[in-house]
Amino acid sequence: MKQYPIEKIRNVAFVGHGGAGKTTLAEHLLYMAEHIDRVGSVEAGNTTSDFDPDEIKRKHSLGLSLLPVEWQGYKINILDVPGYPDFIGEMYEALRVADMAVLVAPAQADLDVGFENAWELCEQLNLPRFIFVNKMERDNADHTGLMATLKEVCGRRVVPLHVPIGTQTAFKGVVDVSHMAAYVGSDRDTAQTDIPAELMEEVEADRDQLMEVAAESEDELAEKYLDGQALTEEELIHGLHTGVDMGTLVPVLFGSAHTGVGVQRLLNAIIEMGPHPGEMPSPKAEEIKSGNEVAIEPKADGPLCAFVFKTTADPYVGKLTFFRVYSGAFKPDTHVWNVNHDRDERVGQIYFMRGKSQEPASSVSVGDIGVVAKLQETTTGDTLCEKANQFKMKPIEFPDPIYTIAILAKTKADEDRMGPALARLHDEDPTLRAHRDPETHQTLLMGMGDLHVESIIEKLKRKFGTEVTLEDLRIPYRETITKKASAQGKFKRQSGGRGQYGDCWVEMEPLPRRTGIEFTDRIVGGSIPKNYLPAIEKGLRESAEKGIQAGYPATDFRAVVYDGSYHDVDSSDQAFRMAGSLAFQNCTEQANPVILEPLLEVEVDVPESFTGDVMGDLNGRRGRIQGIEASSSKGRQIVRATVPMSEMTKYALDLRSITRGRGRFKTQFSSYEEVPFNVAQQMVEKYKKEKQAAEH
Ligand SMILES: Nc1nc2c(ncn2[C@@H]2O[C@H](COP(=O)(O)OP(=O)(O)OP(=O)(O)O)[C@@H](O)[C@H]2O)c(=O)[nH]1
Ligand SMILES: [Mg+2]
Repeated sequence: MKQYPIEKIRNVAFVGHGGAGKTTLAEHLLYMAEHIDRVGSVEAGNTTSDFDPDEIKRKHSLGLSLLPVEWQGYKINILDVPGYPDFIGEMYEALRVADMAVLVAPAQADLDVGFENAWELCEQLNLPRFIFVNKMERDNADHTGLMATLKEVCGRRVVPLHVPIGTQTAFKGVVDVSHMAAYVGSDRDTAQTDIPAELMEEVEADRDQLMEVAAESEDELAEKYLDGQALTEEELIHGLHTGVDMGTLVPVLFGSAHTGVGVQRLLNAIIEMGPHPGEMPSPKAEEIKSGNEVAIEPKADGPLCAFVFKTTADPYVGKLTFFRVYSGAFKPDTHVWNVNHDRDERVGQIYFMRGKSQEPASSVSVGDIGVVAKLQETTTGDTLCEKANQFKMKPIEFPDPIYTIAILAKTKADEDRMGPALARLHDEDPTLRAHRDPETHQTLLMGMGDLHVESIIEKLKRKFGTEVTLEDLRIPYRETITKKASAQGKFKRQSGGRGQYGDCWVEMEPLPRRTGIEFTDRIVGGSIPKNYLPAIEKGLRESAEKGIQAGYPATDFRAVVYDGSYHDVDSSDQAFRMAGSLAFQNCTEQANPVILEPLLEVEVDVPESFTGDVMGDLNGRRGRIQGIEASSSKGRQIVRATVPMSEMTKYALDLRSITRGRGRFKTQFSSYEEVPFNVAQQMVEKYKKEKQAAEH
């Protein structure tokens, strides 16, 4: 692959709802540019982008793919992003280094949530964008319905750049209004022709809109336009380009990634109206030497500054690090400095990647995207530069995981492999978290949804030969007492020879939540020698750890040893430890023990139309609604509630179905509260049964 000057590069993320046709569309563009001989399909599992065995099996993208298309002297780095919400992390990575996005939406009146999420993220990043209306050839295609919805949801800046020629099964081409030319046929066979007369009225109307938007983007053009002069084609394209850059214009294009109609015009529009990497505001970075925030100017001869936006950790291919160069050039066989890890990294071969194929590169120049293999510590979000000229760019802020499962290694060997394998998988997927819960002793896998964690379990097996099974998520319940009580714990084994004797009286009383266990003594007159008190405490705490009536750690009480007796020969730490444990059991029986459950503070952000359903559902989970307020996003509300953790384990999936994927939520630990009596009874019964089963 040859080197391209920054003006000839376009970094374009393909985003949108799952199944919209992004991968298939990219396949046609690769075919257009003759990088592939025939168009693969998701059904056949032979697209350039979906090369991962899991993607082929599931027939949709799981990971972001890099697909450079070299077209008419330009290099368009397509970043094909998975549309499934579970893989939203990949969208964050792509949109961080893209200079523009193409939002792909099927020609139907309703907008899918994947489109809305992508649009919202583009808005937050102020990213220039196009909308490509796909699947125009379907017999129920409704592009006018979609245009009306787009105007409503995205506003007046959404303007058609094309007028479709023919609709549904008769869809055969588009009129490019900016060039006042019609293009019919598909892919490489796209031919220019006259504009059908019956479309002229619509074409003229759209042209007026485009003229207006183009004029609004530049003072000079505005003056000419307001003067009643027509803009030249060149001025129009220039004005539209500026409008796209400023985000005042979002051109809408039409096509079909099934027939290949309209796809060629997308390439042309990206070249003519899409920003090149040097056009957008220069990103900021911290200059390590001065500590100042500086702008990274896109200079080919500037100091190296490259940002790592993706990492893949394949045990066979080894680690691959994807980077975009913001200044200077990235060379092979050199050393670079990783600012985030403050260490040197030796660079061997560097590549241009297209899907899974790697092509050695002699240099990756400013604005371009490349890949380097086998770096040691570098991870996604790191900045690579020269040791003498260090800059740190802001890492990507990934969303927090929302769905947790517990996994168990199948064998000891799997157990040994699991930790390192999960660490590698986290390297390539920052939205994945895995840790061992200190309280429930389970290995927890946290991700963006059930599909996400499922695909991780598959990767564990396929890539790292590690098999795991799912376990029920254990809720970290606690137990405590609600009234003062005192009881004796006497452990006596005296049947000839050295016996065992430990005897203590313990008074227990409840303490406020989250106080833990307090242990003291009020021994007088040496009824128990002081040196046995730690043993009593140990026995008591061990018993507390095992729980009172349901096997959960008991806490939030004070235990006071106030009397007892000992035997000169038979008393020992062991005997008093047993006595402490017995005293705990006898005491708690009379202290009206209860089970405490963890409550979560829940914040659910939803479109207003779903507020009622969400509140009803939270009430159904023994939740207490704390309040409703307006969200920072228009037309959305925030519902606050406290809900038992046990009722929230599958909430990510339930909220998705209640709100058709439009709800977002976050939780944080709130407090421990008594479990309702009927729930506690069921838990105690269940525990008794499990205990009996274990004893037999
Ligand atoms: N009828 C029709 N089907 C299409 C078109 N484009 C894609 N498809 C089909 O839509 C399905 C999804 O296509 P993909 O290319 O995988 O869609 P995607 O947007 O990459 O989906 P994710 O990877 O899940 O985000 C496949 O069955 C395609 O064959 C089109 O223009 N018309
Ligand atoms: Mg895809």
